[in-house]
Amino acid sequence: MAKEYYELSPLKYDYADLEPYISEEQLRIHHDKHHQSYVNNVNSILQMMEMARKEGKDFDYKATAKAFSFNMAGHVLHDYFWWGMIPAEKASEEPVGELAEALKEDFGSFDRFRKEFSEVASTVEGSGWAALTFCTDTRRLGIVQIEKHNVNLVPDFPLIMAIDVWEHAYYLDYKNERSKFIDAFWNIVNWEGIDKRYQQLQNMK
Ligand code: MN3
Repeated sequence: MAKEYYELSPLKYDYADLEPYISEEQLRIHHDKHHQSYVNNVNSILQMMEMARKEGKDFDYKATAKAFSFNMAGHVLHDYFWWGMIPAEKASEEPVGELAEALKEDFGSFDRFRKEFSEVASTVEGSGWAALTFCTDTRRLGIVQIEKHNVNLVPDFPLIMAIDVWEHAYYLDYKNERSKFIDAFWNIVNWEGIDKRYQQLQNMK
């Protein structure tokens, strides 16, 4: 069977649709340049490995495994980030559905969750992410901090939502003020989509 490569999916909204929270220019560069480069990189690593295997040649296994994980996770995390947002006029202010209930149960209230998630995001050292996860073993929600794109990711903690706090995500709009970007992010969270994702995870063992 023919194997496939990774592809950059188009956004489900227009580039200017997340304004004023994320500008058109910021979103274009982030999606079309930064995200595209992770897709290109992971695909060229795959091609390089395929070629080396065909020719019976070695490659730098350590560096390649590291670069593969970095670029592949970079691609996957950006997909979570894009679909987890929606134009502000279509966004509900607070979580909805079963996720809303679960957040209340595990964190006490949405405000408490929002505060913890914002703190986790704002304290990522260097470049990285904050993500909400659901542990299929303990049935608990959890907030994780991911450094770069691939450090601290825990297998079996599937992601529910993620925020990109690399500087490339907000520098044009907020300069070095990451927490302003995090505050703005809450206006464009796709709570309905995120609740659907949460419900799908309920059936995973
Ligand atoms: Mn990014």
